Amino acid sequence: MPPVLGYWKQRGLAQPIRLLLNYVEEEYEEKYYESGPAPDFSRESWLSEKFKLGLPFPNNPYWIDGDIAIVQSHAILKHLGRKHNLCPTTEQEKIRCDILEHQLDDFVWAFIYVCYAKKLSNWDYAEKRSEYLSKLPDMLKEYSEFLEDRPWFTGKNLTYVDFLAYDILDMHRVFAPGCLDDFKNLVDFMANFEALPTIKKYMQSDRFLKKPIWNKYADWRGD
Ligand SMILES: N[C@@H](CCC(=O)N[C@@H](CS)C(=O)NCC(=O)O)C(=O)O
Repeated sequence: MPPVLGYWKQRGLAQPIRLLLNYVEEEYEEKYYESGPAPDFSRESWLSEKFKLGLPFPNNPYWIDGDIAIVQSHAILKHLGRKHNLCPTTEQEKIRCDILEHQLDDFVWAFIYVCYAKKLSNWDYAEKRSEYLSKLPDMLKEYSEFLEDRPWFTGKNLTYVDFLAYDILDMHRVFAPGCLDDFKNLVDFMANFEALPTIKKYMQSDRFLKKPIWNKYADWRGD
């Protein structure tokens, strides 16, 4: 039985994992869950299985591969990174990788709180969006300065954090078109990532889930 990646039928937190799996061409099955229609957006498709899968801290995305059962998107990504030699090797690279991984987690959650403004915090989406957009150039500038002239975020080799970085930056290209344009090294990073032959092949295949980015009950889901 091939391993299974379970998650909502959206990019969300699973997309960097999907990108990595397809980059290394590991065979796996996608188990998609779909929430119901408005106004209830039932999560029953997931909840009916959540506690029956043998997962620690049951959640999604999850990865089940024989007797390996993993939750937490970063734990899955790092497991796959170790398995496929997509980890930093020198201490300097490890430090950069750790910094970036946690920075990107802060970034994605700040974005999630805007995209699900009403649902998560009863915030006004338009207000939060415009506040967020006013801060975005400074946030992106920090990523650009961190990358400098390296081909990949930890150095000369592609590592699992590049999959996280690519996807969050790409989500922002959809959310705020043109937002990367002032940062040539980020634009080059995106182009270099998309030019990786197996990534290119995946993105052209019908397995590639380009949208929606978030669930049906988000204020902004990128579709
Ligand atoms: N920190 C976790 C967050 C997981 C999470 O919040 N999953 C959401 C979808 S993005 C969910 O619907 N989980 C199912 C649940 O809470 O039962 C991760 O990175 O995997």
